[in-house]
Amino acid sequence: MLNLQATIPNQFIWPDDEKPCTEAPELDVPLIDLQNFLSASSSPSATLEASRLISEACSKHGFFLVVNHGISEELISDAHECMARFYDMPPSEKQKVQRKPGESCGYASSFTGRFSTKLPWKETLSFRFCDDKNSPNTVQDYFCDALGHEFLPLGKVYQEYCEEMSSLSLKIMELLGLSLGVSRDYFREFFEENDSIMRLNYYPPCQKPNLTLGTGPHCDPTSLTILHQDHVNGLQVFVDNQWRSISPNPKAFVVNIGDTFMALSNNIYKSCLHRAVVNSQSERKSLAFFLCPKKYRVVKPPRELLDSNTPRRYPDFTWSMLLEFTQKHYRADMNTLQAFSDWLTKKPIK
Ligand SMILES: O=C(O)CCC(=O)C(=O)O
Repeated sequence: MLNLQATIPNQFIWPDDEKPCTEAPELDVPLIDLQNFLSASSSPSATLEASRLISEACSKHGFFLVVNHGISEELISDAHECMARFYDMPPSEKQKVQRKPGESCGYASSFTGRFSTKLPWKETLSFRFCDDKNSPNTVQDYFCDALGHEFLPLGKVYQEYCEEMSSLSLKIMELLGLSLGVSRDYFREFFEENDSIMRLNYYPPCQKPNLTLGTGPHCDPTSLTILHQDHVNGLQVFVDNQWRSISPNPKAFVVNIGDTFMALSNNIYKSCLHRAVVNSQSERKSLAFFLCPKKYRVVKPPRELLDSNTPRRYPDFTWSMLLEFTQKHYRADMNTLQAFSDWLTKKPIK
């Protein structure tokens, strides 16, 4: 419905200092080729080079691209296609999986959120993925239970997509561990049995793209995001006081560090402010997998990253606490982690 409006409702108009800029130069992000690292006979020098590039990018802004990641083009294209099928449905069908207040899963359009200003020009469908052998089909079951058995094929596509994203994120965790001088297994093991979130973002065309935003500026509170953008530009990252674009590359995933990993790295790696802009010509779609630890695992940096000159930057917390904070108390922005940390010091971990 949004894209048919020649003028846009006031709730979608962002304040002048947050309105999108027309020119956003391309951000310099390294392209990490994972082919060698993922092969059985990976060479130490290729691994070293990949972890060096990752370290450089994550210390600065936390964004990098991965190619030759081992995820089939067919699966990625199916995931985009299924998204189109979902968003093409009438509103009454999509509302069967309406997100409830205070929850992070379900369908949300701007009119259903808890905010009434600075609304994002988009629709989203979010669902939970659990890397848990005891409940192996969380995604597939969600589609069938919430939307009906005819959604089994969609559920199967996203089940497989999330399983692949989870495996890829654990491989990236190995590289992050190596790049921080922690053992290769440390973060991989930390995120085993992850309790993650998958989000399908749909941005309709907008007749006034210079007044609004598809996704407002925020840092991801989660640990690691793996994003696939369709062929339409929109993702921007705030680096060196300037908004910069990351143009779509169909063969690449955009990976970024989230607040939880920033805390795990004791602030060495950055969780950076980003947003999505919209345009008047084309709709845009993106697939975002947000890696999160098991809900009650305590988030604290490994010993190797601390010494007497480098004290802890954040208190112990669990993902469940940070999630609750962003759902009930605070709209995620560039200061979420610090605000959460201040809030926590008044509320000890149970
Ligand atoms: O669609 C995009 O490019 C960015 C999406 C995003 O930042 C999010 O879903 O948190």
